[in-house]
Amino acid sequence: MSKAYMNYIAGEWCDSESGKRFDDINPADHGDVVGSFPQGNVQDVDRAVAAAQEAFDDWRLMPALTRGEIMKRVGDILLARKEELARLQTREMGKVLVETRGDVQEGIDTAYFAFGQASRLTGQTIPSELPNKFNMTTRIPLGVVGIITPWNFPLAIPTWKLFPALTSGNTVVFKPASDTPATATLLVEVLLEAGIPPLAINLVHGPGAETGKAIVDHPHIDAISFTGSSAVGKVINATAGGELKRVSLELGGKNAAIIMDDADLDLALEGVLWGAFGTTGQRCTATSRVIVHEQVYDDFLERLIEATKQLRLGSGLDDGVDLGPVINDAARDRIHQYVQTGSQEGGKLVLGGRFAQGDGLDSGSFYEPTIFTDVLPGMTIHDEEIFGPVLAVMKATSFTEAIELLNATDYGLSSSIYTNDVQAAFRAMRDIHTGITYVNGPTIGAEAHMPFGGVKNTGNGHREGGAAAYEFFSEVKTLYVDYSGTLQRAQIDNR
Ligand code: UN1
Repeated sequence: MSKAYMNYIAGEWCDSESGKRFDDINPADHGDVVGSFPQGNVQDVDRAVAAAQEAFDDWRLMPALTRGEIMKRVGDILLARKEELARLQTREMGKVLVETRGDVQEGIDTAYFAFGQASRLTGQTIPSELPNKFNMTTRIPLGVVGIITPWNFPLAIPTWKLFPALTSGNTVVFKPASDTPATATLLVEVLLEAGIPPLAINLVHGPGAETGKAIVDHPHIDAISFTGSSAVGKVINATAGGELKRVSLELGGKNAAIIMDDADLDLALEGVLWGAFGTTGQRCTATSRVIVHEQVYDDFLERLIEATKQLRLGSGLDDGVDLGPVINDAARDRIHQYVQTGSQEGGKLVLGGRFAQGDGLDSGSFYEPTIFTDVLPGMTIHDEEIFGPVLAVMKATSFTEAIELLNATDYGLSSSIYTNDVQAAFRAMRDIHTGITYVNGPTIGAEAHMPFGGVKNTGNGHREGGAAAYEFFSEVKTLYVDYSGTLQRAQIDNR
């Protein structure tokens, strides 16, 4: 019997009013059911929103520093339970233990950042145009925030949203991805144990098309924070944005690394391997294209193929494994479809391109690390986000062409350039059109206290991470205090 998990609504662990349940399956071993989860519906979301509304006044009126102290305890508990959370996460999501430990660490860092940030929810004082009048701004919470998160960072991404939302004084309805609901449930347990008031955090499990949609459509949800595909993000933006809700979207990527002819090729190789195949390519920051200067192209490609062959696939819980499974069979089929399209459209498959089988891999959703050459803008595998272990290697004849190729995409999350030429590095930082650029580092590995987000189809201009996240989860309020004792008309009405 697998464990029966619950929703958390209005201060109680409860089943869904739908009466339906779904299973959470280990992607490395389909016979291992992590648990069964209630499938939330519109009624559940209604109750969750009502509870969050009820909790809002007490929570917003609690001193921000007291809310921050709760975040400190959240960090402490996550730290104490790090290994347990990492193992559960690997079991339900598949990525290797070193990576799930890193994912939990990102949550710990985000909690401790929130602790500090609570004392820095500052406004400004600004001189008045009139005598005996004091002007200032403060930040106020938004109200009830809907938080919808993906499965690739089952703990870290929820913390990026939940912690600044709560620390800023909002209450929350949280819907985690259906592929990773167990880690999310544990996170809510941790928040409650640390002292978040029971009605301030509500957890509703279920699929995006039903549960997520109910949150996005709800008239009393004041803001939505979503990480996922650009296609879903556009729908959310149209619906919630149409109701003038504040919407923060972190969407797809088609990130590239440039390898210049003067680059340290050993360093570049390590960075590309980690960027492309870490998390089995399932990061929105994953390196899915590498643009290599023609002078070093043959050498780099040969070394890349050899090194990729050495990567070991297996259960993320086992020592010495580099790549876990992809999230489920549907994802594996979709990745394989991209690979076939890639070959049909003229890409040259030089490694992988198959389901990985044998050696204990048959009961999971494993896909071989895959490399294409001869990929050009306009091909499907160049233009679309694959979200799997598939890397396109491209050739550039110059720095200018490399930058043009890097920018030849509708996405703009992360990017990287390997070079030892300071001029090339600074030109790249200026001319690459992405939200994040690394010099001599891989496209993945954002730090939790830095702004995170992208341009073009990657998002709608907001940033997560660090202090920037707090701007989204609060609004500016402008305050005037007139202590002249007379009616002072503003200058516009005076002249
Ligand atoms: C994501 O894949 O949605 O920068 C986020 C990184 C991670 C976050 C990735 N810290 O690779």
